[in-house]
Amino acid sequence: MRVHVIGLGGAGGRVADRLAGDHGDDRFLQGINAFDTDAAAIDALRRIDESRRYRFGDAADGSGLDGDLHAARRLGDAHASELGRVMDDERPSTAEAFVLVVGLGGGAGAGVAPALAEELSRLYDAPVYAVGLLPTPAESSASEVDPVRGSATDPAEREPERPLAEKNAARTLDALSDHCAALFPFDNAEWLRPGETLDDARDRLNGAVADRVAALFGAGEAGDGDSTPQQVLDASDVARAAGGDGEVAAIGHATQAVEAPAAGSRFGLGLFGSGEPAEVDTSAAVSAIETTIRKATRGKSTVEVPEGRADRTLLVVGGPPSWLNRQAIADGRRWLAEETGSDAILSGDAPDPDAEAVFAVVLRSGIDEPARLREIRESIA
Ligand SMILES: Nc1nc2c(ncn2[C@@H]2O[C@H](COP(=O)(O)OP(=O)(O)OP(=O)(O)O)[C@@H](O)[C@H]2O)c(=O)[nH]1
Ligand SMILES: [Mg+2]
Repeated sequence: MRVHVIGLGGAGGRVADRLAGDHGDDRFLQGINAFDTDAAAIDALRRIDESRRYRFGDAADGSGLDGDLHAARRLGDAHASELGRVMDDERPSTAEAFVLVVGLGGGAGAGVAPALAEELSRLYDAPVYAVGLLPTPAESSASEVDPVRGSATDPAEREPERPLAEKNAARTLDALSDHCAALFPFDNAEWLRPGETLDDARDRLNGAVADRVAALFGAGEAGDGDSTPQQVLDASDVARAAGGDGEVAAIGHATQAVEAPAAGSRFGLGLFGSGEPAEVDTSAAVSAIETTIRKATRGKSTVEVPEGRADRTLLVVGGPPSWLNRQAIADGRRWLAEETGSDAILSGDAPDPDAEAVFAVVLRSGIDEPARLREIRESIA
């Protein structure tokens, strides 16, 4: 499906930049923009073309808003339609979805996201999804103990980085759920390694976010037309699975490298005509598919899925066509129905003759509230 990705604020801009770098030539990425009040943050982006980056809100004097959500909301309301117009030369009317990416604990991005979601919903029929990066607990709490010295730190060093991060996130999640079809939280803390800070890890985390966004929205757009999926996945399948009412959704993703089944490479030259792919060992294909579906489901997801349960689930399995064993995919689908308790499992396949891995994407929507989201919500209760 064709999506228009909009990175808002520092974090959103960096994730969008990563998408442009890793997937800029992919067909699913029809449009991309980065919007921030902070001129330096916009300048620091590398992969998004300059014409797609835009600093808004002169009232902020070219700076970030330092977590001031109140000021940021005002700017968002004042500038949302201007931002909508900035997107115009990328033909947003033909996008099949809009994907806002935003760090929920900040000022500029979190403040403008709800107004922009509302504006895009007003202008276009396509659903607006929000990928919201959740603040880590450490950002808004002063750490008592220095992790290196093991003693109490100097009070000046204990200042939390973004004291309002959780409260901003709670308010922004609330507002976004009113204006977005579905919310995809990404739990930064879950993805940190022991002892690592968000600053240390952000490139890796942004890569993980970009991969998942690309895997979900890019599934079915990879092939170049000469490999037809048996079950075509389109934008309305994703929309049905994600929901339309601001539901919380999680993306699981796993890949397993497989031997490229180039004709002739394993079974001797000339045995197979150019149109005929070499055979893949059935048990190897079955096992690759089973493993990736399980890993995408039970492995680390963008956000915790309590009990694995979901109202609706979408499964996409992709890879070289000869590895996409029908029976294994059908079995995986049955397993997933059991695992999630979803009555509706939508599924599609994404054959890609050039792929060197089998992959699975599992989208679960209408999940029970993850513990981290409850903590964030309760910060303003
Ligand atoms: N995954 C990820 N999360 C980030 C990154 N940078 C910041 N965050 C998270 O996003 C939140 C918001 O940070 P920013 O995006 O820098 O904030 P902003 O929208 O620019 O807002 P102001 O600078 O306050 O105007 C932080 O509280 C972090 O939790 C990043 O590069 N990657
Ligand atoms: Mg900023």
